[in-house]
This record gives sequence, C-alpha cells and structure tokens, in this order.
Amino acid sequence: MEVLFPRLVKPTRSLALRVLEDGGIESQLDDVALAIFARSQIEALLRRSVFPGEVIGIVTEPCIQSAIALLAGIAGGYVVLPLDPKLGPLALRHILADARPRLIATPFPERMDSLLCDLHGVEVLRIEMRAGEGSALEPRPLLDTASLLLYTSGTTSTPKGVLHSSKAIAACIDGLAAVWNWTSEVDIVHSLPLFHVHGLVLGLFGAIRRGGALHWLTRFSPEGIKQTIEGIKPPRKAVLFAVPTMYHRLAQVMATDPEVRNALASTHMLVSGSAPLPLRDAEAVSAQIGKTIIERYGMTETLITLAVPFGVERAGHVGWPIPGVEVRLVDEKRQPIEVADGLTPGEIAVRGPTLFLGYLNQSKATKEAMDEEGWFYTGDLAVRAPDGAFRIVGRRSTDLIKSGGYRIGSLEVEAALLEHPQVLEAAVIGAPDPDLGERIVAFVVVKDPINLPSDLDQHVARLLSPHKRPREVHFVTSLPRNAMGKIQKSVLREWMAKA
Ligand code: MLC
Ligand code: AMP
Repeated sequence: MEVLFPRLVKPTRSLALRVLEDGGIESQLDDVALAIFARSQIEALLRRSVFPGEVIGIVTEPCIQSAIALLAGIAGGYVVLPLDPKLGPLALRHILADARPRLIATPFPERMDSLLCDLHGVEVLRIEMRAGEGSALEPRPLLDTASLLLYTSGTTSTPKGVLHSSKAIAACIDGLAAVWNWTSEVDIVHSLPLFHVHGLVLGLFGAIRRGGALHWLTRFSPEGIKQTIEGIKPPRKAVLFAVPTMYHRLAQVMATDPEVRNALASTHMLVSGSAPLPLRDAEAVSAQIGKTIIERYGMTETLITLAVPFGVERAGHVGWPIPGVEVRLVDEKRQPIEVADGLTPGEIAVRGPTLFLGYLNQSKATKEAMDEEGWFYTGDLAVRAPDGAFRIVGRRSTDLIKSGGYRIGSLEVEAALLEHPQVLEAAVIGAPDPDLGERIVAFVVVKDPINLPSDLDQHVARLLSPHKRPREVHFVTSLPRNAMGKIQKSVLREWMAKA
C-alpha cells in the first residue's frame, strides 16, 4: 500500500525536522520521535471523538508543534485546514462559517478568539508534544478524497477554500522529485509560512515524503538562512526553497557579506517560486555565487505544475510540465494555442493528477475554472519557447496582487477599508516594487477630507493579516470611473507610474 509519509509508518531513524525559531530556540526530531509525537496528536483527536475525514483547523504558529500537527492530521486521514496565525477576524469568521472545522488545534489556545469559536461550535485543542501509545503511525493509503483545505484569495472579497487529496500532494512531490533528482540525501531549507502550498506542500510534506529533513527557519533573515545552510554537512545536500523577495534580500546582503555568499554557493540547488523572479535578482545571485536559481511555477489550485529540471540553465523561464501533468496555452475562447515561438501569449491551462478537487461550497466557481475535459484555467499568461519551456508574462485579473509571494485579492483589502466609518470608497492595486514584486497601494475617498482618519492603519491591522495591509494609502477626492461607473484601476496604475 502506498502511503504519503512512509517513514512515519516505518521510521528510518534519520533527521526529519529541525525548527529554528525566532529568538534562538532550536528543536530537532528524527523520524522515530516525529512518528511518536504525531501518533499522540492523532490519539488526542480520537479521544475527543474527532475522526478521520473530519475537518480540523491547525494554527500554523512558528514553532515545531504546528509542523507535527500538520503532518499528524494529514497522515491520520483528517481534512487539514492550515490557518495563518495572524489571520484577521474577517477572514477567520468567514473560514469558520465556510469550512466548519470540528476542532482547531493550536500550540496557544489562549490566543484564539474563544467567542468566535464558541459561536461556530468549534472546540480548541492545545497541541502538546507527548509520547503516544505506539511508536509508528498506522498506514493509510493515498486517496483521491479531500485531505487538505487551503484558503486563498480570489477575485471576490472572501477567500475560497481549495480542496486537495493526498494523491494530488504525492503526485506533486513525486513529479518534482523526478525532475530534480530529489533523493533522501536532500535537506530542504526554508523560511516560509506553513499555511500555503510553497512552505507546506513542497517544504514540509515534500521533505518528509522524500526522506530527508526540513530545516524550517520560522522568521526569514539572510543571516538565519546562512547559519541554517552551514549546519547541513556533506553528504547531505542543502536545497533552498524561497520566494523572489527573499532572493532579492539575499542578493543585497551577499554583495557585502562573503559568509552569506559562501553559504549560498555551497548549496546543492536554489529554487524560487510563488511569484516572478526578476531577472536582475536572478543575475545578481548567479553572478556572485556562480549558480543559477531554478524556477518552478504553481498555484494553490494546481500545486506545482511546471519546473526547470536540476542542472538545466533556463533563466527567465519556469520550465516544463512535471511528469504526469499536461500544460497548454489557450486563447480568450479557451482554444489551444499550438505555436511555440516564445512570443505568442496565452492563458495557462493545466490538467492532471495535481489538480484540486474543487472549491469548498462553490460549485459554480469550480465549474467556471475547470472545464468538462478536466482543464483548469489559471488566469496566468505565458509564452512557450520552441523547446517547450514556459515563461510567465502576466496575469489576466488585475484584482489579484502578488506581494512577497502572497496572493492577495484587492477586494478583500477594499472590504476591510470600507468597514471604517469614515471611508466612502476604496480601490486597491498592486504597484511594482523591487523588493515585494508588487506592493499594496490603496486609494481612499473619505467623508470628511479636512479631518483625515488617523486610525485607518490600526483599523486595517485589526482586520487583516500583515501581508494584506496596504503599504501606502492615498486619500483622494474621487476615484476615476468609466462611463458605466466602474472604477478604472488602470488609471490608478498610471498615477502610480507617474508619481
Ligand atoms: C508589513 N508590515 C506592515 C505592513 N506590511 N506594517 C504596517 N503596515 C503594513 N502595511 C510589517 C510586517 O508585519 C513586519 O512586521 C514588517 O512590517 C516587515 O514586513 P515585510 O517587509 O513584509 O517583511 P517580512 O515580514 O519579512 O515579509 C517578507 C517575506 C514574506 C518575504 C518574508 O512576504 C513571506 O514570508 N512571504 C512568503 C509568502 C509565501 O509563502 N507564499 C507562498 C504562496 S503558495 P514584524 O513585526 O513581523 O517585523 C504559492 C504557490 C507557489 O504561491 O507556486 O508556490
Ligand atoms: P497562490 O495561489 O498563492 O499559490 O499563487 C499562485 C500564483 O503565483 C500563480 O497563479 C502565479 O500568478 C504566481 N506564481 C507562482 N509561481 C510563479 C513563478 N515561478 N513565476 C511567476 N509567477 C508565479
């Protein structure tokens, strides 16, 4: 029987998880210890009569308990719902109502909004590291039913729940393993949150499935990345998974810090994803360390679908479909574009085993995004080179912003701004930013332009996770609108370009 994490069923006594917390706390577990703790977490759920197949929320606080609970939940057959520990009340309320988790597990129950949980009938369980009754997990076969529920911003004001099966997770990891020669000698280093595909599916689940270790630095810093990489000694091979903002910051530090430069030069592979990697950052890194950053492309709904294989030089490209996945470009009528000239753009459509099962409670949105032949339309625009390599050139929706590798729906930010009693109208755009890729900029019309609200920042901070807050707010007397009364975000973008 094929299971998602063989080493939690038959531990190999090798290092599995090393967590470097902010503040210097370091913990590490081999797979025997990991299996013991995961097992006790599953036993705690069963004691509360929470059974496999039920939805459990896990607050992904930056500590080892969260990682153990995520692995235990998936391996134990639950539908795991990872939650951003900084989730604002608007999003939390929406997720509790939509996903209806039976229980939320967190290392810090005291930080949960108990009123909100009570209101939705959700129990809160403290994640504890205790030895369970047995030392290994019971095997559970890979299934094509729901196993992971990830919330992601869309073009509505509330995030959508994306359901994935354990089979899809395995297909994504195994497809990448084939093109990257991702063996059990590879140790992953990352400093990403565990509530999105990149840090969770690739970083945590990937490392545990492939048999190497994950070294998770819970707060990103170039110094921390350097030290973490330095801790990995041959024959182990260090592979860094990071978003472009992190490479931008690493490139800057490397220019004056030879130790950071040497650490990155010593890695086996550097991988970038979640957002476009600017060529100047890619070149700044490779010029300093003589190594090319490999790119791969994915999305919450599709997991990772395109990747540049290990050892292949393809700057500016996100590569070829991973084994088992079909990717094509389509025109506005969703007709395939056959030409591969590196010039003709089309929307990326994906079909294959890594695709999600659908949006939770949103069959209409699922049908709009996925056709009867199983093609999912990503909204991303790309061109295909004559050798088949894809290059991302844009995005169909201007209401989706990618900032620091996070996908943010502008409507969600606008909804938070509009909750302020002084705000009459709000429009949010992503402005080009050398560090974040795009930075969130808000244009706001207030009731009384003489007395501008001084608490707008705090108001938004109470409602939204930090990465969703506008970096800039411009107070304007009116928003540009077309003849139909629709806000013209293109005009706002022009204003920003001229500013
Ligand atoms: C941020 N801050 C603000 C603010 N925005 N404060 C006030 N107002 C605002 N508008 C605060 C932050 O909370 C932080 O505070 C400090 O300012 C610095 O913020 P920052 O510049 O954003 O830096 P940082 O927090 O370090 O974030 C950069 C980053 C982060 C790159 C580390 O964006 C990140 O972790 N990105 C990863 C996203 C990711 O995993 N995406 C994967 C999606 S999956 P303080 O107090 O904390 O210092 C996917 C699929 C695929 O896309 O293909 O992979
Ligand atoms: P998310 O839903 O947060 O997983 O974000 C997915 C989106 O990130 C995709 O639709 C792309 O727009 C973007 N993305 C992911 N990887 C890359 C990449 N390598 N290059 C450019 N954009 C990317």
